[in-house]
Amino acid sequence: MQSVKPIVGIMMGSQSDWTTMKHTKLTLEKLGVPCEAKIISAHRTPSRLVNYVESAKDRGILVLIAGAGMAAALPGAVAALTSLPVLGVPMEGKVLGGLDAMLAMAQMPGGIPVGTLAVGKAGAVNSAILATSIIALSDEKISINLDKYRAKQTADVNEEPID
Ligand code: RP5
Repeated sequence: MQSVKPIVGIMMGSQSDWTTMKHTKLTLEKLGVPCEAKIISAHRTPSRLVNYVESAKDRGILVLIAGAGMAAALPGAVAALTSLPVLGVPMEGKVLGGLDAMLAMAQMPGGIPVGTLAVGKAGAVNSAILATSIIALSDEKISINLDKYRAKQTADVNEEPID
């Protein structure tokens, strides 16, 4: 069986980020967007970072999502190496609650953008939906998947609270 080529690359700085970043993968799977997930650290595995990002476009990757905590250099370093859209997900850290990572991702110098999402699980889920929205601009099938996902989300909200 031929495997489908990934069009979204999910990166995370550490195995410890997976508890959060698995929600990016799960959401992309619900949206029918082929993806791959890799542990790549800007600080601990810099060569892996360069090799992965520099080959991403040629391999058919359309959007890169990078989750990281603490100093959270990963999305910025990725954005420095590619013109692909880069979305950043700040991890909820024990010491500063994720504010450190969020500011590191949001406060990029002009010219090298990182689309920074919310801290933690909400950001992980939203990074998948935003990546899908970008891809949906030029992919009708994925655009239909996105419309269905959003319609279901709306339909799932009760009008009144239940006990
Ligand atoms: C960051 O440091 C990672 O993204 C992770 O959120 C944080 C802590 O990493 P570990 O010490 O848990 O591997 O680079």
